[in-house]
Order: sequence, then C-alpha cells, then structure tokens
Amino acid sequence: MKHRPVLITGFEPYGGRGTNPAHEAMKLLHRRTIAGRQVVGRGLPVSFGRFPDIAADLLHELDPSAVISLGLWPGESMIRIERIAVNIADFGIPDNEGVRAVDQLVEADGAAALMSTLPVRAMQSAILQDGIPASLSATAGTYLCNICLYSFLQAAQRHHQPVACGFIHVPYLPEQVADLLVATREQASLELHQRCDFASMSLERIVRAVEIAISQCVHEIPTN
Ligand code: PCA
Repeated sequence: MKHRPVLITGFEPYGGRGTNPAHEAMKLLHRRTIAGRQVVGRGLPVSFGRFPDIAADLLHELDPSAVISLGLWPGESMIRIERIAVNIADFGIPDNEGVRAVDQLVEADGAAALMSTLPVRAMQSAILQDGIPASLSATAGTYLCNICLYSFLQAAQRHHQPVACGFIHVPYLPEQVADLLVATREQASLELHQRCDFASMSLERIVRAVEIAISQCVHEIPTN
C-alpha cells in the first residue's frame, strides 16, 4: 500500500525580517523520507486573504495523512507545540499584504476554538528525550500562525479522509539574534535588558525536532 505523505508547511519571512526559520526548516525537510513517509514541504504566505482556502487546497492536492505547520515565535526559547487554535484574528503588525485585522473572526460561523489533532504530548516527550527543549503551548497567538492552524483543522474536518493537523512554533536562529543585538545597540533607544526576544535555536536542532515530531505522528497514525 502506498502511504499518504506528511505535509510540512513553513511561513515565509514577515515583519521586516529577511529570514523565517520555519521556512528554512521546511525547505530542509522537503522530499525527505522519515519513518517510511514521504515529506512534502510547502511555503505559506503571511497573508490573511489567502486563508482558509490555501489550507483546503493543499489537502485536496496532496491528501496528506498529517500536516505539521511551522512558524516563528520571536523570543521563544524552545520548540513550542501548539495545542489549540482560536477563532480570533487580531494582529499586532500588518500581514505581508498590509492587512491588519482587529477583533475579527477567522471563520464567521466557526467554533470558538479547535484542538490540534497531532499527538502533542508524545511529540513533546520524544523531542525532550532527544535533549531538545520543547513545551506544550495553549496559545498560538491571534496572527497568521493561529489562522493557519484553525484553517487546517477546519479543512481536515471536511476532508474525505482523516488528517491529523497541528502547529509548531520555533525560535529565532542564532544569527538572527546576533543581528538584533547589533541593531539594538546601533538604535540606542532600548537597553539590551529591556528586550526579551533574544532566545534562539540552531536550524539543525529545529529540523531534528520536527523530524522527531513527524516520526511520532507516523507511529500514532500507522494505517495511513
Ligand atoms: N509567525 C507568525 C506568522 C508567521 C510566522 O512565522 C505567527 O506566529 O503568527
């Protein structure tokens, strides 16, 4: 039997940053075989207008057994496995199309919240077992990552086959934090200790953590 693939999505850069570690990790995982499953990587636009359709379209095109979406959470120090998406779009900064949602719904008639359908606890335990810091998180925020998780979970409910969907936020890369330190010093408007977004993790460790997450999903969804 041919297995269905695992879809890994990674958001493009946003917020004036030149790099998104989520996008870099996705590219490194694309076309790999992990735990016997083909991994397909896709970049996602930081654009409210492209959701929810983009999620439904990807399920239709690829028919994956699992979707793990990746995004950056600036200041996060560890692999952050999201448990829940909420039906709120409220942006601190505009998306890449210049749209700034305020107090909106993601989906007009949608549920207030949807739970990740990935084996989040098993993923966290396995990542920790490998020596990589990882936490379970009860908020993916109210920006595009939350919208992405909400959209995939909703599209999965309408898909003709079961699809497990979830989201992982990742830290900055060390080189991004080095640039932030230089910029903060040059701007001289904040003291370094006033900023709380200097945590980072190497791309190698981020990719390793996602590999482990994929393996755990495959073990929990053996029939697909
Ligand atoms: N992080 C943002 C959107 C894109 C990304 O990588 C978020 O946390 O919503």
